[in-house]
Amino acid sequence: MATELDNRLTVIVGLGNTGLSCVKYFASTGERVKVVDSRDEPPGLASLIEMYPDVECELGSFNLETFVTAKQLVVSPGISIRSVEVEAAKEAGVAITGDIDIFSKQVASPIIAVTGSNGKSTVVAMLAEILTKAGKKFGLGGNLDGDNFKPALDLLAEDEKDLYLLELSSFQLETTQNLGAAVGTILNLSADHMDRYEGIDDYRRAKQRIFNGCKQVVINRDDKESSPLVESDAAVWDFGFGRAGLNGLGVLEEGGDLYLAYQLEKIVSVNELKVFGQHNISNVLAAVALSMAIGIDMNAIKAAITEFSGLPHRCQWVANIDGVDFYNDSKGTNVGATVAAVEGLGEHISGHIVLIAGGIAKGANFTALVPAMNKWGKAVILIGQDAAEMASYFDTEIKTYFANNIPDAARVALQQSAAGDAVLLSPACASFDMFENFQHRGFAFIESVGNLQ
Ligand code: UMA
Ligand code: ADP
Repeated sequence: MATELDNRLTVIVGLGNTGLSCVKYFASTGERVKVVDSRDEPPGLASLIEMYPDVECELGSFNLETFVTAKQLVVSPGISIRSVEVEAAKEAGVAITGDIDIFSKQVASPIIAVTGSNGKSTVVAMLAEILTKAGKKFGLGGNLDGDNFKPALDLLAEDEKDLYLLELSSFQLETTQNLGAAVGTILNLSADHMDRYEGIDDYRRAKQRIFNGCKQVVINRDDKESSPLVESDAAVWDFGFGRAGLNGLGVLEEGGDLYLAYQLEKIVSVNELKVFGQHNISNVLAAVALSMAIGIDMNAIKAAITEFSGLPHRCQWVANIDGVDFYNDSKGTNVGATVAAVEGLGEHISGHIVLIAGGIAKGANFTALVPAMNKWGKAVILIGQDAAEMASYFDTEIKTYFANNIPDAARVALQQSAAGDAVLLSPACASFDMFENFQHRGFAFIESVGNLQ
């Protein structure tokens, strides 16, 4: 009996970095694909035309028919699975997947998976240093930026690795069914991307998908939101401040000094770390727990964590002008990140913080920033689209100024500072109203500070 031929196409939704990596992957498997993007000129278009001129492409507003008649949709992280077209396809029985879902089905080597609202890139970068010191052959991919950036599916074009280290966003997890990580963690959870989710419960549900099929989980004792909501027989490691228990990483005090410790065994003194702030101690502990879970030698761990000096645009020291230190925390794109940066820096300096913040609020509530600034700050300079909305949160304890751009903000911030104070760019907002991305915003700040000298 003749079987009916399935002429339906795999439809790749989005032609950014992920979409292009999906096209490359399916070209290697021989699958027939079509690409759609709601943008008229998506960033991957030039490469698509050059490398895959025969691949059909629909640009501009989405065509519902394409979605509902697809064999499967491979949805990029920038497009919500709640969008009308994806919902309609799901309703019509079309399978919905994403790049991480496909990746996890293809690789045999263990996956280390890291998500969380903040600290993902820092923990992943530190883990990469640890794995390098341990001599592991590993692939690094997912929601990274900068030099480390590689969409996960591009890793499949390389030699098979001992391990895969993935930074995962809630957007990528939405389309991932059963990741099956060797070890996975939600570092912490605080509101972000509230313009994309129905609320914190919805966002939490997306993050929790990292634990599907996970063999070992690493939880943060200081953030109950980091624990799996569904019981499983996965082995549990934990990290946090205070004394650690079994399979736990913690902080011990001895002779007035603080030490990172596994159970009661000291690893290194906190003074030996090059990164500062409680949030970064938490990040180091998480990286140690994840490494121990996959059996990495303690000497490699110690060497890497004491050498790691942090990533650019994350509480990065820029310059000292007249006794005032300038820090670039442009990657502080949500309230939790900026609170952590203010508290971490506040403890680290003798004076007060002048904060430069603002941009696209993404539906955030800035209330948590107020006590942190009342404790550690003296002024806030606001920029960008949602500056006025942010200003409405601060009471009279903190002086509030508006600036039109980063150079003005840096200039006003210096005027408001005295020797011993620090100027901190940590916007608590996305950058796309004024900049291409957070790196562009960070570099604009570095340049402006340079011009003040
Ligand atoms: N877009 C459209 N129409 C489309 C497709 C996308 O308007 O049809 C818009 C999206 O709304 C979004 C932008 O285009 O604003 C980019 O979306 P994309 O899915 O094409 O993004 P990629 O270039 O594939 O990059 C994505 C991640 N970006 C996002 O999730 C927005 C990158 O993380 C990641 O490095 C890359 O996949 C590879 O895995 C960046 C990021 O900003 C660093 N992530 C967010 C964050 O960290 O807060 C989640
Ligand atoms: P992500 O990749 O999750 O965005 P990053 O490591 O790039 O995280 O850090 C982004 C910002 O979040 C930093 O600039 C800092 O302000 C803040 N941050 C870093 N680690 C933590 C943490 N563990 N808890 C809260 N905030 C953090």
